[in-house]
Amino acid sequence: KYSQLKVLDSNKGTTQTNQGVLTSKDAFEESFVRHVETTLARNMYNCDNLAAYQATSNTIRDALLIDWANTQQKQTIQDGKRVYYLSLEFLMGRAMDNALINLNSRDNTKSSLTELGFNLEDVLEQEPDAALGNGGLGRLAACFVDSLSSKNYSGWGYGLNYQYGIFKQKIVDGYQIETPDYWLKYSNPWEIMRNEIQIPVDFYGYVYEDHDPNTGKAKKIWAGGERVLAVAADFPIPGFNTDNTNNLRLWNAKPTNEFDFTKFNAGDYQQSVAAQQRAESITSVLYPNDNFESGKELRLKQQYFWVSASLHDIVRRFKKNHKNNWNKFADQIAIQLNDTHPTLAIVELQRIFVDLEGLEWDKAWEIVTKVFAYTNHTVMSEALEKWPVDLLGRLLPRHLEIIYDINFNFLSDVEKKFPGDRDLLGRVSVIEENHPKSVRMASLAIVGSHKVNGVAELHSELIKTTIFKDFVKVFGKDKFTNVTNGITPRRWLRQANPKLAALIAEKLNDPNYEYLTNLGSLKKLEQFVNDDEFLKRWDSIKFDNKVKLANLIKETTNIEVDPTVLFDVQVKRIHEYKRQQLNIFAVIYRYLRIKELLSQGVSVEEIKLKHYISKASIFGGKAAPGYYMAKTIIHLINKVGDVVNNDPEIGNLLKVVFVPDYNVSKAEIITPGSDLSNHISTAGTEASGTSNMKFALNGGLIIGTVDGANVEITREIGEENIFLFGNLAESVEELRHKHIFEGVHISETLAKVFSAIESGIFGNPDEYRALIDGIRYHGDYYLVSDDFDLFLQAHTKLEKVFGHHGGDANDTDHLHKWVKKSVLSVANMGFFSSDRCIDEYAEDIWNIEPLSQ
Ligand code: IMP
Ligand code: B1N
Repeated sequence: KYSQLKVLDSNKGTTQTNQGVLTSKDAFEESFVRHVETTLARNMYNCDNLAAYQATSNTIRDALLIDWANTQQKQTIQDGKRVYYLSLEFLMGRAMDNALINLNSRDNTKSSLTELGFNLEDVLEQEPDAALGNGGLGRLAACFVDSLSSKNYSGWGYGLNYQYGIFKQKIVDGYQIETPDYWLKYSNPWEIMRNEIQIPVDFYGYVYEDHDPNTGKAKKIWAGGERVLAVAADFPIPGFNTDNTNNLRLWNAKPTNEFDFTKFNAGDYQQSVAAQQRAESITSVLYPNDNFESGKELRLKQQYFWVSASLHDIVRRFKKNHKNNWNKFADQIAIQLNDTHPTLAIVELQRIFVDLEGLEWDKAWEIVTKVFAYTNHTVMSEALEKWPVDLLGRLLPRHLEIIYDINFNFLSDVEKKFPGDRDLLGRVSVIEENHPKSVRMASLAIVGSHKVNGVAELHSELIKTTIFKDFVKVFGKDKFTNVTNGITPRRWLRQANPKLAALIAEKLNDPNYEYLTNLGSLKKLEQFVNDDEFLKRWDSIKFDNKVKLANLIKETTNIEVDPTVLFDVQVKRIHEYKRQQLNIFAVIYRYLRIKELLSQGVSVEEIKLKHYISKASIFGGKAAPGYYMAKTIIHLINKVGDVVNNDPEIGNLLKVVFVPDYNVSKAEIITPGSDLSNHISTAGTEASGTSNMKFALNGGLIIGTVDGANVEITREIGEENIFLFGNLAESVEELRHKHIFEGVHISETLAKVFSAIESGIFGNPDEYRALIDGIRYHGDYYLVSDDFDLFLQAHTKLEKVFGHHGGDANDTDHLHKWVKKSVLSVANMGFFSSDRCIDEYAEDIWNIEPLSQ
């Protein structure tokens, strides 16, 4: 065995770097041709865009591998603390453009490809999205690994390598149809299969007590279950302008070679093989629910499979350097739980320490709670995980015992602190004594962590006063903190909006785009806010991005939108709390009013001048396959589009578009092409939102409620640069109460919308019955009725500011009112870089520092 230290020493000053293939044209072309001929077994006369993508990605992969190996070596030798980010979702999108940008080799690659007869943009289009996530939570994890690398932290992600990512959405007759996303149709060049890293993971079986032959002490043995292998696939995560390249390790489930010999001997070979094969189903598909837990056994299996493999890998790595020196464990390792999905990691680490490594319970628990921290992402009760005790005990009998022991110790402490308060004990208990009796994963996550954070200020305050109120009483308020979400400006500015990023670099006198890792410097843009030439350039970039979006709309829906009109966008998962229904109701109202004015003889020109500016309402987003109400909303949007877009009287005054299959790659086109975006959740329901940050960073203005990170965005950019409306979080409870006891008040405007829907102009009204009745008769939980007129008023106000722009570059009114707000927003968005966010986690929660380079 070689000594790692010696290897590094002998390499000093001579370590290979990636720079060869990616910075010189000759080297790139040589590598490209070699990959076409050897990796792909083709030749240059038979090389289409797909082959060009594969040859290019393999060339980049070679470079990444060198940086990756150097980084792992350096991190191992520096032996500092490392953070592990456990997330069941990593919504990465495409990797190639991001790698080229971060490795500073986009220009060279583009011109090399041109010489070889290819267009970089067409080649990039060949890559399927890695869509291993549902929405915000998964994309946040992707931004975090980018920032960990870019800011030179030692940080790994751990997740699952689903064979099917989030389903692809088709719209047929206005309805959502789900089709499977088999994204690995061609081999995945970004994945490094580690077939030698195999970790056995057990399920089911039983527990018995035995005695340790050495100490004579009693110990628990978990035996007799089913075994599955976790096999590692590694994805290198390059940082921007640094060699630091972290690892994202995603597990594949594979059968073991350990056959069930009882079956085998009984002659049931077929069944035995079939049972083994089912192992792979564990990592087959991502659960397509956002903010909702379905409570399925396979989901629990996924969670345990993933955390067990990850924990054993982490412990093995620790032991490699530190043997059994457990006192050092919490100085070396921080583990962040992305929501409660990985909560079993707490139990698994306690089991490893106590059952497998022979530590005393209290000693083990002390280390465990120092290592873990938990991020909460939602207050919605249907998303809070609870696992029935029966199910958990059958799948993981030893873990259930440990959970009971953790709970017993915890409740004893609470009892000591608050003697006799039985109600409190019942409320904080990890076990819910209900039907079915179940384990509350959030309680377990809080008890097993040293810090708990929300993802925006309002949300972090809300969890302290609502769902986690009793835990604040028990643990004190210092355990609860806030880390406002962020986004990576590499992907969400430089990659998605290269023209705007270039204009900013020019104005900041920053040819190397250093502002992308120091986003606060955007502030300097404020000095150009009275420079008309600058405002015109800014506006014309927005126009170019709108043309790109219009092209995407034409390609995917065949609807033509005029890029000079206001692009009013709402793209995100379809959910009642996000209130796409509020938006489409307002669109219907607008249509009805326009028709009314036309019928009174008012001309289109006059309507545009006095009533409504021209606009396109653009929607996109997926509904969970089992979420009936969300699917109804999608159907209504499409039906409204059919009517409005085919009404010959309306022309470009109003268009309604539903872009099918919204995903990360489409977001990279839609975000820069928006004038206005909607973040209009019922106050108190959207924990943070991150697309609000993306739109604002790309010069789009926001119409929004006082919810999630909208609050901090307003604080940073100024309330004159955002269009806020609606009831506040503090009024929500009272309004809901009022709805139930006094009935819901439907304003005249909303009543008109309802009767139009009920008249059947958007198809069979029975299809929308539940949607309307939910508001009118069943308590309007999401306060659509309360906010509808306020939403209309906010629109009237903002449309005055947008004016009758009509794409006119010399419309100084538009420049001075709207475009200025756009510039001032971008100038003040520095706070929302995920780099800032990661620095806060590093300092306040993980206690780690960047590596010296
Ligand atoms: P692990 O920490 O043992 O899982 O290693 C992670 C990856 O980093 C493995 O593929 C190792 O080969 C690599 N690695 C860890 N330490 C070194 C080193 O000192 N030199 C080169 N590669 C290393
Ligand atoms: O997490 C994002 C936030 O910006 C959003 O406001 C929040 O809604 C989102 C169970 C979730 N919360 N909870 C989920 C996803 C999948 C699942 O199975 C819950 N997603 C969020 C990032 O902080």
